[in-house]
Amino acid sequence: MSDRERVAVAEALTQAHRVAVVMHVLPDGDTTGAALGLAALLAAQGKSVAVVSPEPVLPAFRFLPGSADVRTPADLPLRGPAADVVVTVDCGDPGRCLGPVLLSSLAPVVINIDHHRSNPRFGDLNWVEPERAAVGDMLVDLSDAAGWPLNPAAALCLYVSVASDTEGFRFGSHDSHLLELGARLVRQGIDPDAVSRHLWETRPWTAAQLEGWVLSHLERTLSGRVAWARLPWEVQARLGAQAEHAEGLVGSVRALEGVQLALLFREEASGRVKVSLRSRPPFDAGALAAQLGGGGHRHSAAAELGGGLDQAGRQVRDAVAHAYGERMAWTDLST
Ligand SMILES: [Mn+2]
Repeated sequence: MSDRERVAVAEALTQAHRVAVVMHVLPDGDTTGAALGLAALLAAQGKSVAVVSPEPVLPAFRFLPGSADVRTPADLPLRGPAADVVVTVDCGDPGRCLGPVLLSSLAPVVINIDHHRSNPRFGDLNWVEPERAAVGDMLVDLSDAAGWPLNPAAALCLYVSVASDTEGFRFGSHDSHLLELGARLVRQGIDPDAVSRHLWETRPWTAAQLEGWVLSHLERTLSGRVAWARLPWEVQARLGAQAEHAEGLVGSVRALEGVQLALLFREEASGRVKVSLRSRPPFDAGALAAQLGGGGHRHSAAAELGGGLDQAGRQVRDAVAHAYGERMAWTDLST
């Protein structure tokens, strides 16, 4: 099935002359690297390519080739003729990448390349492989299927895509495939050491302060298998933190010994609560997030709940108790 989907996407892109590539909101390394990598592959084939992102490229990824040319919705409609096809990458939900109306306004054909299990297959052409570690990994297969040679610019972007979603080739693989893929990209002339510094040693001061707060407010169930932190809006406001500063914080919760389900509750100014989930078996972050109206992968998922930290907390507590018999109880955050 996925072979046929990949070939259909390769054929559609081979025939297209003008391609728009769209990233998702809160653009992470996978969507950014995948979008810029695909753009570099297509540009090398003589196609005219525009990369569009709902939000500006994060400073951490501005070393990537093509990042300075990424447009935001403020630049739309794109000057000149509309594209022949628009491609979303790493986008499990069209609402996260401009929305269906704006997407369809960019081109008559929407191609959806993704690895989220919850992807509703919103494109005219869909290539969705939930078991893949990163969209960058899929795009290397796409370049092989289409007969497009890799080039150093594309390799750097695709390496960043895979390194980001696997947190440095640490997760998402049960065999040698990703390491061989990494080696292949490195042979294009990229410097993995430099990429690591860009990805993991350029942390904003505010992000570290936020993590400090989170680590001193960890909570867990009696068994220690479920651990979480609740991050009130007023703490973020006091530290001057933006949503991007909380990226990856849930990983610090997951890294604790014995933790099989890690949760971060991040309250927004509106009172809505973003819940990030990370898990290892027998816990299933994706299934839990789906019950809460969100989605994602088995090991990594997210949901957004209303009603402030208290109500969101109760909703998650009940879902966790029901599915796993683990009892989450809170301490008073003001202490
Ligand atoms: Mn991804």
